[in-house]
Amino acid sequence: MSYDNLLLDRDGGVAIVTINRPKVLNALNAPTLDELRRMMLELRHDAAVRCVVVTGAGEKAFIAGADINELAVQTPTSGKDHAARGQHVLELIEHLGKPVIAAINGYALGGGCELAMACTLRLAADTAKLGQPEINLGLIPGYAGTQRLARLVGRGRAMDLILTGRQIGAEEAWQIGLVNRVIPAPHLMTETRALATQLAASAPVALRYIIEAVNQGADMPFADACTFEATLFGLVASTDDMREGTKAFLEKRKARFTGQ
Ligand code: CO8
Repeated sequence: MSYDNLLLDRDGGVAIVTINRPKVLNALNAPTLDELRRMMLELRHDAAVRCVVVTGAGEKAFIAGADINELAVQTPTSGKDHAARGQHVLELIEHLGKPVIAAINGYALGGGCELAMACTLRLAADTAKLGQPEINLGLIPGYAGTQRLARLVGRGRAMDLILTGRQIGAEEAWQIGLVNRVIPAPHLMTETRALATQLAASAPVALRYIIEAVNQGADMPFADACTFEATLFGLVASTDDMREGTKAFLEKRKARFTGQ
């Protein structure tokens, strides 16, 4: 498949997707969102891909939000459709069935911060800036930012960030739990690749069920979530990788996971 606004780099079981519109700080317009949808479907169905990384082209931005040229001319109907399309793409990312790491190499604002929050893990360059500045445009977040931000960092902090629209640095984002790690900018991609390679070598079915248990369980009553976890635990017990992992431990050797 061909993509005008995305780059794809494959390295073993790791796929690195780069949003490639650096002239507009990788803002997400409708064609880019559609390409991301197609790309994520392609990567989801490709069993050789065990971990996905999303990053932005250039030194300055991860994604500076939805493309404001499109927002400026939206109507109530097109605005609703646009928000729903974006939410759908982010759901695809969140439920890809394999880990997706956001390598936040600069501005992650509005839709960019929302996309990063849909990823499984977020690594930020120490130069990154994150925020939900929609209020400054007379807007509200529309790619589920009001929901994911509140779930990630708590309602009070989400209210502060969304109501004020202020940008925060990577360090503050780490302190409030918005990003998992802060990395000196020149090392961001090396460290991201190292983490992605580690995850790509892990047991894929177990990874998938961990992500499902944490994400879906968070929206369930505690007792139901525990039952869900126990069911997934039982399913994992049927895999060759579970037998290999436990056997390798007992034989004091490194496990070789096949994804079966
Ligand atoms: N959309 C379109 N173009 C953009 C965007 C954007 N989001 N961000 C930057 N650009 C463009 C600029 O217009 C500029 O273009 P040009 O060179 O032609 O003038 C170029 O990128 C470089 O940007 P700046 O010159 O502004 O660079 P600075 O270093 O001075 O500033 C900032 C960087 C602070 C990131 C600044 O560009 C900025 O504030 N950008 C907008 C950030 C923003 O408000 N993002 C949120 C958008 S709203 C959103 O994401 C809602 C998501 C949900 C939508 C739901 C569907 C309806």
